[in-house]
Amino acid sequence: MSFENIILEVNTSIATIFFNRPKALNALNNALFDELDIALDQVKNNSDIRVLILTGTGDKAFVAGADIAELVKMNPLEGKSFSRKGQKVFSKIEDLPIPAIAAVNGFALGGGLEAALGCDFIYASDKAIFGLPEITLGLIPGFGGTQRLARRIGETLAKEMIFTGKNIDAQKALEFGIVNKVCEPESLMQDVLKTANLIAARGKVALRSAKEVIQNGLNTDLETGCRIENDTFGLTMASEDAKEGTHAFLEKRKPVFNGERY
Ligand code: CO8
Repeated sequence: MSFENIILEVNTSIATIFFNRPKALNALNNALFDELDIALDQVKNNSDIRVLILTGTGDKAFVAGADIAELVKMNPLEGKSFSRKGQKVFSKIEDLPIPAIAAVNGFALGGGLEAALGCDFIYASDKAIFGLPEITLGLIPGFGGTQRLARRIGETLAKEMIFTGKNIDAQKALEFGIVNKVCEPESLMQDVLKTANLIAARGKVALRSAKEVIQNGLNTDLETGCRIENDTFGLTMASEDAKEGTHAFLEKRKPVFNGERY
């Protein structure tokens, strides 16, 4: 299926989804969410794909938020349902069985930052700008931002960003722990691909297990988290990848993971 508001590119084990409404700074409308939902299913169902990258087309924006022109025409119930739709799609990114990396190439505001926070981690261009400016529109973040930002950087920093609506630059985002790495704009995709390829060479079962355990454990207390880790450790150890990885070490050779799924 061809998309109008996004682009899905698959290059063997790496898939890249581009937000593609550059004239509106890649703002998120209903049609875009529908396409993203379908693209994420395609990525999930393609067992060759090991890593997903999310980025924006154009040189200005990752995503400048929800489409305000569309939002302004919604009644409160339609707004609530749009908010739920966005929450579900970004949770789908978080729930993918493979790692997702956001390559933030410009503005990541409102829904844009919320999309990036659905990814496992973020690399950013030094020109990137982050923020949840919904308060300046008389709104609050509605695509999971109040929850994910507070979990990612802590309650007080998240409250300051959400209450003031002030944007921060990439360096500050690095300091806050929103971003893992700040890159030259020209090398952003190269840097992201380097990390993506490193991850793609790891065992798929172990990657999925690690992602699930971290995600599920963060939503619970330490002891329960450790039990989740313990159960999943056993399951992971039963995989062909675990046999291959441990035998390859002892045989002093590089492992070749076959990417089986459980
Ligand atoms: N929605 C729609 N169009 C947009 C958006 C947006 N979020 N952002 C930019 N555009 C459009 C502009 O209208 C403009 O279009 P045109 O050329 O037709 O006039 C074009 O993109 C270029 O934008 P600017 O001319 O404004 O570019 P600047 O470089 O001057 O400014 C900014 C760039 C600072 C990013 C500025 O565009 C801006 O402030 N944008 C809005 C940022 C914002 O407030 N985002 C939050 C939106 S609300 C949100 O995300 C809520 C999520 C939860 C919703 C819950 C569901 C109900």
